[in-house]
Amino acid sequence: MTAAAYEPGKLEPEIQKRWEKSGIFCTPPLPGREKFYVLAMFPYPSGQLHMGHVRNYTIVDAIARYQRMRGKTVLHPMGWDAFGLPAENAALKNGTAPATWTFSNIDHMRGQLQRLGFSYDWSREIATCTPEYYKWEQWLFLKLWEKGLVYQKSGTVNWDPVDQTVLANEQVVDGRGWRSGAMVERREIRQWFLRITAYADELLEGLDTLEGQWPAQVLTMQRNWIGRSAGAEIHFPLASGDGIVKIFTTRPDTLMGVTYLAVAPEHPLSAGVAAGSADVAGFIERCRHTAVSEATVESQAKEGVPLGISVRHPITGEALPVWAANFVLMNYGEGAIMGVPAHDQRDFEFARQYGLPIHAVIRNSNGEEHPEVLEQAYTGTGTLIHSGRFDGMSSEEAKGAITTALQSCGLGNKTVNYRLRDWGISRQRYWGTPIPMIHCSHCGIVPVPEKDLPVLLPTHYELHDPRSPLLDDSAFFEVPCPNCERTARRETDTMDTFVESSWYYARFACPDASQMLDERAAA
Ligand code: ANZ
Ligand code: ZN
Repeated sequence: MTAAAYEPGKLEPEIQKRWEKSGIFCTPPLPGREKFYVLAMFPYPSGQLHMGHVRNYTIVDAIARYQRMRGKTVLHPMGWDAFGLPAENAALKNGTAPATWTFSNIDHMRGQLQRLGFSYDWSREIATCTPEYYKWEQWLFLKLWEKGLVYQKSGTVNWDPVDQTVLANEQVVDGRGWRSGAMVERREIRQWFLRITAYADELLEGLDTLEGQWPAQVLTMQRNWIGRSAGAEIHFPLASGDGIVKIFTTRPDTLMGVTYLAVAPEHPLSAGVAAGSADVAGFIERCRHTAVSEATVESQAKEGVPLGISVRHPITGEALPVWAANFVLMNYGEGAIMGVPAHDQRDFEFARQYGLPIHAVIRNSNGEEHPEVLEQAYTGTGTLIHSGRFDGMSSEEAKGAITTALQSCGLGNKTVNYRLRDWGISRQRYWGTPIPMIHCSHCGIVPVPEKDLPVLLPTHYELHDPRSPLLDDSAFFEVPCPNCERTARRETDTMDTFVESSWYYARFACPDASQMLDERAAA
């Protein structure tokens, strides 16, 4: 007997048709049996599946089939992460509209996935660039706005001069934009933010409940990502005139060893001095050409300029010079530091380079005195020395005592900082979810009324340059203010595509729901 030859070209389309007819992979919205959700990350519709997709989706499909065989009701959906820059770049190159390019890619890739025979419930397919999907994102944005969890702020960002948009720190690789490869610049622009830092402590506490369930190194990474840092905010009064410079420190115990202050190049003090000083202006300009991420800042040589301003030490009243320095980040803490070169390595290198004094105020735990000339900073804790009335205290005691002393004269407070940043979600590009906000010169920022959702993204443009066509289309941006009916301007920024990919997993449970999520189906 000879075995019949397996001819996939004949057999598979036949079987696949039967699967489709009988709806065998369709999942009921409220199954009675034990449920199992198998989710693979949905793909970006770039045009063609590649072997990476095939590998990944095959593994996940095997899991889905296995769980079905075990008698579970399996939800195994598929969809498209369909907004984003590549559609615009391809459209620029080929002279098509991004929507046309995207939908034709989706059709092609859907066909490829179907020929591979994956057991998806295609009745749940979603594409994030459709108003049926992004309408709910806009709705959520309005809800977050009502709760004070959305705000607009101008800040220093990584600007990709080729792609003409803002990049997250994770999208900057070795100082270059992840897609364009162009050297990233710092720019000051207004952006929309989601206040995720309001949840920092809750997120941290949540990690404790995952102890033993998640790999330890993932938990550590998450904790470091949130980066809770307890310390103090300290105020240094300007030596002449009114005003203070605020700094954040985790080591208030080293306050008596401060020999200078350093502020970020983007700090208002630097900008103020730059107006009258070519040296300072030149320094700020040089710093503008490097990315804002901590990693970049860590790796570069420490550089700075004196601002010609002095502040008073909050306890001794001694005058201390203020510098602008490239290792101080504007968007961490207060954008300014107190320089304690004897006990912080960066401050030490900076002081060495510019001949600033170095005063040791912590004796290490071996009880050794510091030599007159230090080779490097002693960054550990210990016992206070050369610190007046705080002498003899341990670092721990001194942190409390010094913070209390500052509090009582109104020059400092205990504070907590997080490395976690609020999420800057605005992008200056076209192919994304329009942010449902209106700028009225009379009323300020006015949210689009819920009944006017979705704010439809026009799909007819052909692109000729990277500039967003929304900026030049008055039919899009000229709108009456919902409040006073005067002519106002619709927001032309769109949302980062990571906003779409942060909730699709839940929408798959109820892709046709007439609200963002159907709680019963998604439970
Ligand atoms: C004085 C000092 C003395 C510091 C000392 C350290 C050791 P984490 O733990 O990461 O929160 N810092 C504060 N704001 C900064 C900014 N915007 N850019 C760069 N550095 C900044 O680190 C907190 C420490 O990082 C702070 O404590 C400050 O240096 C620095 F012996 O203040 B420290
Ligand atoms: Zn108005």
